[in-house]
Amino acid sequence: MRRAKFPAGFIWGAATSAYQVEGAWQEDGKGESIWDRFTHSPGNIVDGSSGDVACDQYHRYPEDVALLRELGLRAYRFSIAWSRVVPDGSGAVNRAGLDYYDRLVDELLANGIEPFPTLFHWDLPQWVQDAGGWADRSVIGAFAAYADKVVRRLGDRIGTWTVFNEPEVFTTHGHQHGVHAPGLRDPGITLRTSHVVNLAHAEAVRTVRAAAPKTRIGSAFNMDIAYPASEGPRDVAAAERHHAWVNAWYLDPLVHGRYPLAFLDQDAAIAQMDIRPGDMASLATTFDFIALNMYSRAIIAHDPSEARFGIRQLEGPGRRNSFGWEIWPAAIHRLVRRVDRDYGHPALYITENGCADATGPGPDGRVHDASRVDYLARHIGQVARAIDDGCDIRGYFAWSLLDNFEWAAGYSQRFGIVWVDFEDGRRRLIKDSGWWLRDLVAGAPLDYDDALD
Ligand code: IFM
Repeated sequence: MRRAKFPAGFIWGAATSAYQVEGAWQEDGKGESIWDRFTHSPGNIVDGSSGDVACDQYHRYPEDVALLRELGLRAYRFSIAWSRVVPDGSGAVNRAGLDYYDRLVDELLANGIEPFPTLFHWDLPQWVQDAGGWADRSVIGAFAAYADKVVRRLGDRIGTWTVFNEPEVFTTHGHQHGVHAPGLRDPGITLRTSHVVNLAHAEAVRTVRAAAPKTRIGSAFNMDIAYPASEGPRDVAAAERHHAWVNAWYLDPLVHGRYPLAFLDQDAAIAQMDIRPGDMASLATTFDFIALNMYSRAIIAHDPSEARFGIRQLEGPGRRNSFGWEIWPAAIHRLVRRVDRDYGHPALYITENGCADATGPGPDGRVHDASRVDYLARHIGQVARAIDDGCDIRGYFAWSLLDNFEWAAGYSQRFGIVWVDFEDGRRRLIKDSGWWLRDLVAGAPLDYDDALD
């Protein structure tokens, strides 16, 4: 075991996203988003719920900022709802929508907390979807125009912009699996969409850089590090294909200018993507940092019966969170080492990491979420191990500050380090995990296992 050390200036924060916490889905001129439409269509969300009210952060943000302060956290990662800022296809800016984020940013700064905004965390305006959404190239200009408006309004107070949250998830879950908005199930569209998403990403990075030249710009990528099921070359190659499709497909084109080898028949896949002359050159961009969202790992075996990727995902032996995701702390260390190696020792943030666990208030009125404390301690320990190995990790954000609307799982899964009582006025209560994090940030010792694999 070794004692964890974090560099001076390391940023400790907590994260949320607009649709998951804000509520106020129709207030102050906000337009409809694809998540409003999706949740209002029966059968899409396990408990039939929506983010109409969610945690009501739109009205209660001063209370949430006070919670961050009480927890000693130095940064808040939140996202901006595009449909609040540009509610309809006229493209006109809704001043009241931007005013909300203005107030939130000022409240954070007044409390000594760094705002860490994300420009897109899945809640596409419905008017953009009606024009073809992420599958249609018109989204590239629309997203850049929105980004420009936001950055010009808030940019004087923002040091770090995150453009996308998890492009792989909103592309694949929304267009291939149909479990997220807009609910499509079409692998062909998914591939084409992935290319448009990448083009829009690069264009938005250029736009943000032009609007705020001194700001640091990055994006948050979901990453599911792949462990080959065996040392055999076929399993190792299958794990690499999984890595390519889930972890690198939205990063390599921007950083390395090429799509990684993800498909058994890569040429056939590429042919479906409508890559036009000049596209690959226009993907090239520069990030000031890469942000990683990590929860679990994937154990991957070769399976020729799966025609596209030739991959089968196996169950691992680790403990599960309430969502059924395997808990494997060494995976975050392995992931960071891989990203450090493959992308030239970049500045990194862990922008999401956390544990679904339903524990609520006990008879003593406190939330003893011991399994989340254990999860955080082990994962943060492995982050410290990667720092000791020389990786340039600048900050860690717990997902999530609050229990919130967990997409297709509604309110059935809780990730918060703060309990939200959705039955009783959305009362907030700091959980044991929140107090544990506060103590760690204040300097409490943490040891990590440097032999985990
Ligand atoms: O709640 C989500 C978040 O919106 C994106 N990353 C994963 C989290 C947990 O599922």
